[in-house]
This record gives sequence, structure tokens and C-alpha cells, in this order.
Amino acid sequence: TDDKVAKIGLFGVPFSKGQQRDGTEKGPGALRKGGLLKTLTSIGHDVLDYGDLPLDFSDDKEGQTGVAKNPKTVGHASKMIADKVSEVVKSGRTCLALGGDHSMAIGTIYGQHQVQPDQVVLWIDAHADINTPLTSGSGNMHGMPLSFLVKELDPYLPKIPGFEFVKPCLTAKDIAYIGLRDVDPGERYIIEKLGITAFSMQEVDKYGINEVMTRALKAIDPEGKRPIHLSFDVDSLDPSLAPSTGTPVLGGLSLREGLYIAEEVADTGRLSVIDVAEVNPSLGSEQDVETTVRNTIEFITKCFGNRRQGAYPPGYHIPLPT
Ligand code: B3U
Ligand code: MN
Ligand code: MN
Repeated sequence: TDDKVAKIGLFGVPFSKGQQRDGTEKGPGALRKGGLLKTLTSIGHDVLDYGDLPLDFSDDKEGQTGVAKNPKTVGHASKMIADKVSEVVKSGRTCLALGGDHSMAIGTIYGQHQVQPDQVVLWIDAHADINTPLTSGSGNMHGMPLSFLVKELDPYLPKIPGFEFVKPCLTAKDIAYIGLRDVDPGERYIIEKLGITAFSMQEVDKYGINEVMTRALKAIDPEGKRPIHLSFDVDSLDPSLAPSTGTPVLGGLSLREGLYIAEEVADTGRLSVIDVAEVNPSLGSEQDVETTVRNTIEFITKCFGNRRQGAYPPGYHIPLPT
């Protein structure tokens, strides 16, 4: 049966300053317009919408400060995001953070950590997003979030204005990647040196998504009792399924692989925080945006137990003839 009601606390992260294209600040709006809330409530979930965080930094012309772009702006946003995630997790709801570029994860992971210090992170992405400001070639902070959070990288982090409040809260063992296919040299070195569990698309092809999910969950939480942070970058999906995103990479996850990941995480019963990152409704055609939004909503519903096997609302019974 599948009559579990999820208590969800949702908020938007209208933010794009972690990379250089405008549009990801419209991600939350596009997901809302695509019917996300109605879809979640119509399958019986208890959804509390906290609205969008006030993150309009469009007049902010900070630009490059040393080795990172817009660090104070990203730092300021990260603090607000972190506080909101702490509040939602404390309330006992599963936190759904609608981005926004992937720099949002500094705040979402750090915020969860304040309430659930035993968190583990499943990072679904074409990219590893673990460049330090010094290994990054682009200076874009959406390619760096994990470097601010991993204890082993602390000695390698330069002081970045805006991030004074962030202390690293994860160890390399707490993270598993799925979907990688565009990893910078410094990132690959870090993954190997720190021994981070990483399943690139090659491993997805080699072992199949079932084996990959089993191994990923086993690696970060062998006893199966820690709260899970699912950081979902829509560019993990194949560009044919999520075309409206800033850095699409060919050869991504199929919809079935993506939905399987969501279903298996939901089945653990320990999903606590979800990031939905890098939806950019300013990119591609109207049809592209619709495709991206539809598949993203599909993924999100599967995170809350709406399995492909079907589901029914609590209290459902077979209608009796009168
Ligand atoms: N690794 C590159 C590219 C990139 C990372 N994340 C995205 N793109 N979306 C970088 O800029 O750090
Ligand atoms: Mn990412
Ligand atoms: Mn990515």
C-alpha cells in the first residue's frame, strides 16, 4: 500500500548569482506555474508553502572578488537559505527547496546541519560541484558548493567574503554522487584523494541504476539510519529531458533512472531535505521549458512516495454499489 501522507515544507530560492546566466531565479515560479503544489496536494500530501525567499539581488553588481564571482551576494543568500531550511526541518516537515542555481546547496546543507548534524548527502548531477575557489576555472560558485562544506578541504579554502558564517559540516564519507559526466581535473583529484563515492554515467551504464543506488546508500549510511539530503541538479537528466538548464551535458540519466533514484530514496523513509537546482526557464523554447518543468515535477512527486506502481489517498476504499 502507499497511503503515507508526506508533510512537506516548500520554499523558493529565486537566485542566479552562483553562475552567470539570468533565469534560474525564475525556476521556483516555473515549477509553481507547472502545477507542482496542486500535484503534491492532489495525491494527498500535506504541503506548507513558505513562499519565495526575498533574494532579489538584481541591482547587485558585485562581480568578481578575487577567485569567486559574487561571493558576498552568494554568502548573503546562503545565510538566508540556511536559516529557512533549519526552520522547516525543525518543524518536522520534509524540506523542499526550489532553486535557483546550485550554489543554493551551501545554505540548504549547512541549514540542515544545524538541526540534523548526522545528515548524509546524495548529489545527483552531471557536475561534481566541488571546485575550491582555487581549482575553479570559471569562478562560478554553483561549481563550488561542496568545497565549502567538506572538512577535508578546509585547509585548501581561501577566505571568501560572505562565508565567514559557514563551517565545514560534512566529511568525504558522507557524500555520494550519481550521474557525473563533466568533472574538472581538480575535482577528479579531490574525489580520488578524499575517496568520495562517485558513480559517473559510466558506472550507471556498467552496473545499472539499481546496483548504483544500493551501493550509494550503503556507502554513505551503511546502517540505514541517517537523515538524507538529496541534492538534485536537473542537468543530471539527459538534455532531451531537461533542456532548460544552463550547462546541459549530453548522455545523462534517463527519466526512468531519475525516477528510480527518487523512488528508492523515498523508500528509505529518511529523506529530509531536497534541493531542486538549475531549472532555467529563460533558456530554450516554450516546449523546452515545459518538458523541463514536467520532468522535474515528475521527479519531485516520486521523492514523496508517489511510486510508478500507483498510489491512492489516505482513507481510499473501493466504491460500493448502492
Ligand atoms: N565544473 C565547471 C562547470 C560547472 C559546474 N557546475 C555547473 N557547471 N553547472 C565549473 O564552472 O566549476
Ligand atoms: Mn550542480
Ligand atoms: Mn550540474
